[in-house]
Amino acid sequence: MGDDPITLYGGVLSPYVARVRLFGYAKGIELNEVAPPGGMMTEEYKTHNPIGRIPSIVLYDGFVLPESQAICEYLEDRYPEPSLIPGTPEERARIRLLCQVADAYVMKGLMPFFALIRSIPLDLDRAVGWHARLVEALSHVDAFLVPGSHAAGDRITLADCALVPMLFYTDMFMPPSGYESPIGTFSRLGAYWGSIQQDPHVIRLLSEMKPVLDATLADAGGNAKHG
Ligand SMILES: N[C@@H](CCC(=O)N[C@@H](CS)C(=O)NCC(=O)O)C(=O)O
Repeated sequence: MGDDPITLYGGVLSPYVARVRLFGYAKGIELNEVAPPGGMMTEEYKTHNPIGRIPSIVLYDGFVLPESQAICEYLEDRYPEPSLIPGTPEERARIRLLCQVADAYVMKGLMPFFALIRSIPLDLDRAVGWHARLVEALSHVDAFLVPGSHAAGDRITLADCALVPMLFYTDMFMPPSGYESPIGTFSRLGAYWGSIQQDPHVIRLLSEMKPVLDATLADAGGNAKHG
């Protein structure tokens, strides 16, 4: 029982599922990723996870645990080695801070741009404000990054798992919205984005997501419109 792969209700393009997937790769945990029963937000899936969103995982006692950050913290407790929240209490606080900045600020700026891969048009007039909010959020990440090849030093941590999917979407969503990716305009963040993409687990994650996102963007083709 304890050795069976954990079931992950997921989907390749979700940045929150990507956090859990990358966490699993970096820890060497096998996760059995499947689509949520009935699909996201359906009554069937809500009987397992009342929130209806992905990711969620099925714990060994049968409880379905949602929320990417809670899932990663559980996996950290369940499989402590290698630690992805390592170090002193102060170092661990910095890792959690970067995760919180990613969730509370970066994702807030990025979220409206997901219209690019949904069946709703992206309103380019309102995108000016969303872009400004995203740039401000990225400046917070830049301020809190710890020197090194990774977000919190020289090895992969939960902070990278939270940030990488959001930076990937920033790069992918800005050009079709009429903006250059702002990541390179921040010195620490730009250097970090260059070095973290050399990490083998990140290479694996992005190589799985990029072809699917490219195809989805091509299908949605030009759904960004003025007012
Ligand atoms: N706070 C949640 C957010 C999860 C979330 O919003 N997932 C999206 C997919 S990226 C979802 O399931 N959305 C349902 C929908 O779009 O109908 C987490 O960290 O797991």
